[in-house]
Amino acid sequence: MAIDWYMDFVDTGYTPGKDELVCLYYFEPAEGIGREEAVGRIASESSTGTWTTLFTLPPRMKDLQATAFQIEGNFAKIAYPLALWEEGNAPQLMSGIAGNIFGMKALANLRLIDVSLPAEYITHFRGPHFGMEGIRKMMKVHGRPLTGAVPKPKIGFSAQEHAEVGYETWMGGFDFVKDDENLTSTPFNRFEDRVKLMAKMRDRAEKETGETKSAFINITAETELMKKRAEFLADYGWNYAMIDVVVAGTAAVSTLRDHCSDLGLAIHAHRAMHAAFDRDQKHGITMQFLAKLMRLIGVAQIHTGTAVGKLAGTKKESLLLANLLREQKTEASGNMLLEQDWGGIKSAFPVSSGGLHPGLVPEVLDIYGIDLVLLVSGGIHGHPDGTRAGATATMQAIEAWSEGITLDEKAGTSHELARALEKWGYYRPK
Ligand code: CAP
Ligand code: MG
Repeated sequence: MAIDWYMDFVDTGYTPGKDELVCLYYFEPAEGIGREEAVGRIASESSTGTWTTLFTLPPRMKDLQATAFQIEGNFAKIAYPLALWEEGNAPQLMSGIAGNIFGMKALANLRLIDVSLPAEYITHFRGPHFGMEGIRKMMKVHGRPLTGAVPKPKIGFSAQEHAEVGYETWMGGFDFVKDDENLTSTPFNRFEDRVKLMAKMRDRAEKETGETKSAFINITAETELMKKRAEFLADYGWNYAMIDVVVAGTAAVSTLRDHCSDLGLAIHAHRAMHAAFDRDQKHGITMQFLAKLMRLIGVAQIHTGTAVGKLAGTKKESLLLANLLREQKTEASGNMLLEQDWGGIKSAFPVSSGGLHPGLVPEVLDIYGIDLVLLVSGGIHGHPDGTRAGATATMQAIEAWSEGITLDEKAGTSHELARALEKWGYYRPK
């Protein structure tokens, strides 16, 4: 008598229906486990199965079983019937395709690479409130990347000092001032004080420059408190809220997406903690999956790396992430991405940040083009002539790239850029 039924979940002759959800996994069977059995176990544990055959199994269960239909080396594709998935419930999706299976002894490693979501599934999600075009209209910025900076040191300023650094950043030509991922409301910099003082400085900078200025102020906290903080932001004329989406959790981001949308707030998604599960190429969950999920839920923008800065990530990955956020139809790309038709889901901006300074701006723009939120933080506050000069130098580097001239050529007529190149040149932080 068979004690398990994993092979019932494998059919390499199967063609998924267009309404099925398809996942691409990287897998390594444990010692003594065959490939097909390993993939059968993934399909079983992530859908209707368990470790043993059962006393009774209603015939209709067959219609809910996942089917592993393609196994090539260490890569497998598994199709999931739509009926398995609750409409609009992102956390439940993760519990299915990114849940127990990571802990199975039958696998030495497992990585969820991507999921292709059928139209019938994504129709239950609202996606971004504004889309890239809506953000550009709101900020009155066209023809160049949007720019921003985090006050540095990343935490420690009083709300007043934070707002003063923000003013200098805006006066140097940047559109945004971003809170850092670990700044929320501390004894030395309470959220409410920062919101009020930053609003005052924003109004001053807008009056003096004639430009639209904004900020990604971090509301990360318990969900009800995040809702209150979003309302407080709206009361002070802000049009963005920032959430550390991984630590806040998919359920909370889903709640805040609708609340922020009602308040006219775009969501800046910081991805702090993502490298705990997406950095290992053999085990965990990719940034592609996280970025796709966050666009589906409806953030306006999410960090996607620099490739040339201080944090891990390759050029190919950054471009792949940018495209899955910006395009309405994403093409499949090797064993890194499945095709995706986004239907009515609006676009989202990739955000490039981390170890950047004016000398690296052309390389980043070569990867992303202008549909990007470019964050240069240490790279302006470390400028020899201060924050405002650093922001100006960065804007000059963007201009050089758009004009198709080198930074050295541009520096001839751009003092702040020349001074940035004197200090950092084209240095790549480790
Ligand atoms: C960058 C940053 C961002 C990282 C996040 C930091 O500051 O504020 O959090 O960019 O990484 O705290 O390091 P610097 P990623 O510009 O001074 O490095 O964008 O890869 O999610
Ligand atoms: Mg940071």
